[in-house]
This record gives sequence, C-alpha cells and structure tokens, in this order.
Amino acid sequence: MSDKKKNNDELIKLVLEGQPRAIARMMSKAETGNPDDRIAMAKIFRHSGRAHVIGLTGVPGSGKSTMVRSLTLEFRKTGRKVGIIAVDPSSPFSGGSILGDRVRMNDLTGDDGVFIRSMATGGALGGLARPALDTVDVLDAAGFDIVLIETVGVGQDEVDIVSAAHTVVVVSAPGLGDEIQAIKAGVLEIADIHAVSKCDRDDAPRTIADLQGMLSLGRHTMRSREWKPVVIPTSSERGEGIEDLVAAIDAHLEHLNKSGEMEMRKRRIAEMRILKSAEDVVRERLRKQRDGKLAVLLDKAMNRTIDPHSAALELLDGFNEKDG
Ligand SMILES: Nc1nc2c(ncn2[C@@H]2O[C@H](COP(=O)(O)OP(=O)(O)O)[C@@H](O)[C@H]2O)c(=O)[nH]1
Ligand SMILES: [Mg+2]
Repeated sequence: MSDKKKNNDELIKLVLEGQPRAIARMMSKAETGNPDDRIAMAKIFRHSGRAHVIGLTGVPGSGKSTMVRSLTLEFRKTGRKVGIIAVDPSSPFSGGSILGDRVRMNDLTGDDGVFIRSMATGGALGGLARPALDTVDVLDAAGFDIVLIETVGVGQDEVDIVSAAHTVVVVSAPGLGDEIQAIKAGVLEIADIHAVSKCDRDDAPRTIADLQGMLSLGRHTMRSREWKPVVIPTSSERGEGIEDLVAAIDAHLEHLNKSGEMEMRKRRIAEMRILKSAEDVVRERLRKQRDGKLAVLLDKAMNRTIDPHSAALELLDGFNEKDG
C-alpha cells in the first residue's frame, strides 16, 4: 500500500469518527478536487446520505447568518449535530467581517456537535457548486445530522447549490425594499419554507403579508405538488419564532420521507451533481488542449479561415482520448 493511500485511509477513518481536524483536512481536499483526493472523496460519498441538508438563502443583509446561528442552537437542544457551510463572501462567517463574527460565533465553535466552514471562492475551475456539495458529503459522512448551507441567492451557481438541499428556507427581511425579495433573488419557486427575519421591527407585518399574499396566488406550486410553503415570522434578536422554524423544517422532512418526494429530490440532486462534474471535466480537458490546438485555431479564426463554431468542434475532436 502506498503511503498516500495509507494516509488517506487513516484520514477517512478519522472523518467517519467525526474528528474535527480530519473533517477540515478532508474538506480542503474536497475543495481542491485533485485526482488523488477524488478517490478519498469517492469513499466518503459511500458513507454519506443520512444527513438532512437544509439550504438557507436570501439577499445580503436579510439575516441568514444570524438565523443560522439561532437555528443551530435550537437544533442542538435536541442533541442533533449541525454542520454549517457558509457560501458567501460577504458573510459574517468569512471575509471582511470575520473578526466581528468570531465574537458572535464563539458559543457555537466551542461545541463539538457543531462544525462551521466558510467558502468564498471555488476551486481552480468552475463554480462553487461542486466543492460546496462535496463538503456537504464530508459533514454527512462524519455523522452530522443536519447540514445547513447558507448562500446569497444571487447567481445561478448559488441557486444550484441551494436547490441541492432537501429543504430550502428562503429568508426575507423587512426594511430591504418593497419588492418581494424571493422573487428578486430568483428563489421563489424553490422555497419550501419562507422565514421572515427581524420581526422585532414594526415594518415586519408588511413583509409577512406580502409573502402570504403572493403564496395565496398559487405561485408556489413549482417544486412540490403536495407541500404548501409556509411563512414563519422570526426574530433572532428576541429569540422568537426559531422553534417554529425548526418545527416547520422537521415537518418538511417528514413530508419528504412520507410522500416519497425525498427519493425524487435526491435523484434530481444526483443528476445535477453528475452534470456539474462532467462540466468540470470538460473544462479541464479543454484547458489542457488549449495551448497547442487552440493557438492554431485562434490564428485561423483571426484570419477568418475558420469560424468560431467549427473551431470549437475541432477543439473537441479527440476529446475523449485518455491524455486529452
Ligand atoms: N432587528 C433585528 N436585526 C437583525 C436580526 N437578525 C439579524 N439582524 C441584523 O441584520 C444584519 C444582517 O444580518 P446577517 O445575519 O449578517 O445577514 P446575512 O447577510 O443575510 O447573513 C445584521 O446587522 C444583524 O444584526 C433580528 O432578528 N432583528
Ligand atoms: Mg451571511
């Protein structure tokens, strides 16, 4: 057995035991996605599939990170282990406000049953979807009962990530403009639960009423025929509504399992992940071909002896060869 393989096997064993340092190392491997590490990730994947993956999305400043923190504390009351992945460069979990957030997150990071990872940039290639969902597998395999993914609902990549959750919570806040934020962020159709944050503010009833009004128009039927999205008012500041939110999340999980919809969602998620990975492979192979073949084709395109589409076909020629 090679040293590398032996090290990876040892690492996998520690991840499955839930050892935090091993989890962090495995996540770094998942993020970079080197060929050697893919073998380890394939083993991790085989041990995943038990966690309830919950996506939280909403515009910046809507209160997602604050809600993730309150939710985590609430889930911990029932003994469930919670893994958190914050895909948000502007998140208090990462980036500029990391210091302020460290202070806020202190009570979470001291807890063995909580693991927080923030992610601001993707791997060398492609978007964040593949690395983010691979890190979900790591937490899942490590025995976390709940995996919370926080993303800003902007851009296809982030919508892809959050649609890969079993339960999608869209967070809306009062005071961020008149329009319904879920529509603006393009996540209305994927919401299973609408959480309204900051309900300690006196303009919150308007936000709640707007959402309820819109849902009553029946614009919610895209994702599930049997589940009606609910609107849950919360205030992390006052610690109100968080129990209701957990109850709604649990009810949604029960619905998924009872109706057979969980199987369908998992199948769709698997499909999305296979296609995303295929895109990564294509991009990587193209990059390798680029230097030789592309330069020649570029010259031809520049003097108009080949058109872009024909050049693309020529670039893809011999694409499946092992060294390609
Ligand atoms: N009044 C009030 N403000 C809140 C509440 N939750 C979050 N905020 C504030 O909203 C701002 C954005 O919160 P944050 O969790 O960072 O939002 P994110 O960008 O969606 O992750 C911060 O200044 C929070 O203190 C709440 O329940 N009530
Ligand atoms: Mg945030």
